Amino acid sequence: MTADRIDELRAEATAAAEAAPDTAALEELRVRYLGRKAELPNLLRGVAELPPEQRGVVGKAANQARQALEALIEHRAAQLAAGELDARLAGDRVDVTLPGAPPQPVGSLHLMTAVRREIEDVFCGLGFAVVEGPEVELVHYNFDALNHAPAHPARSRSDTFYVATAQRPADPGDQVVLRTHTSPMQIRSMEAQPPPIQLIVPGRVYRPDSDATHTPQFHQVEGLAVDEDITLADLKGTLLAFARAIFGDERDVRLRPHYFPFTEPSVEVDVSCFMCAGTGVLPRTGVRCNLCKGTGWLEILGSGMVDPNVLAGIEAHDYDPERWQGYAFGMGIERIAMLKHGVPDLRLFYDNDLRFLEQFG
Ligand code: 2NL
Repeated sequence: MTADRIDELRAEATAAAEAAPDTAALEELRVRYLGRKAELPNLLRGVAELPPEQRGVVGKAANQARQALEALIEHRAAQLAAGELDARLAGDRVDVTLPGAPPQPVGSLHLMTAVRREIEDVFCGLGFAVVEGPEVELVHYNFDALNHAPAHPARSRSDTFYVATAQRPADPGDQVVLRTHTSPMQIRSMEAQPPPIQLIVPGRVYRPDSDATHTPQFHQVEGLAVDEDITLADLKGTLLAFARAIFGDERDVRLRPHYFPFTEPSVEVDVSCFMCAGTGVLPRTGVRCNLCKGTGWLEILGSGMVDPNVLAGIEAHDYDPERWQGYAFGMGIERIAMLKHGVPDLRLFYDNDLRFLEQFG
């Protein structure tokens, strides 16, 4: 009778465990069949009170049944837990490529970045390499190598940020400054490679001015081309292509004589006004053009033929000015951006007001 009951319990519990739908149901079964108040453990505890001839058989059967059930439940528990984990992972799966909810604006480039890249693209298309260099420079590269006389006013502490060094260097050329233009990197580039060379250097530059038209930090692109037969005509053709790419195919350029320490001759370059098509008056109304102030021309950059003194100062390679000549130019990116996009105040670039920035997606 007892042995039959054990078989019955074992079969019933086995079927129930195999059919248990989840770990909670299985745990209920474990308590029902193997818990302290369950029938099988009770039987086991009562074995001692059975007639001696039954003890062995019943005890053995009950023990085997308990062990078999324990093993089965453990196995089934592992199986259910694995399935439940899989289901949870599948349910929690996130498609990280979906847009956020609600979708977040992705932002846009700062106008200064957009215009710098646009300028870089134009010169890349004309065969110029794009090179960047250090913003903290030696006086040698910032002034001396660029043909600035020892007493040139741009070197003064009111026009240049000097960086304090532990000791005052023995050689004044070893004094440290924040670069006032990106030309130092053009000197470094010539030192690093023989002619011919054709590159632009975009980057941040620093001068201690601060008012409506000057910020102490601003951006420049300078360009340099050195070869055996470069003339001012190459300069003019290159800058005409640049002006048309940025301001429109209809534009023209003119060169006006000027002075820079590092070029001879030097010129300032104007582009014909894109608001009034170079006429100085607006179409139909006949009102004076406000952008070019009625002149028909907009100043966009300074340039010239590289001064022979600059070329002769490059010692690492043969930049003999009797054989090699070149042109160089420099422009303020802020100025190009203001002209092209009608930005009225330089400080708008650095206020980080989204109402301004978002207009240039
Ligand atoms: C301006 C004028 C200029 C240069 C920059 C240059 C560089 C080397 C040699 C000769 Cl390595 N010249 N740079 C030449 C003429 C003008 O910049 O108005 N910049 C905003």
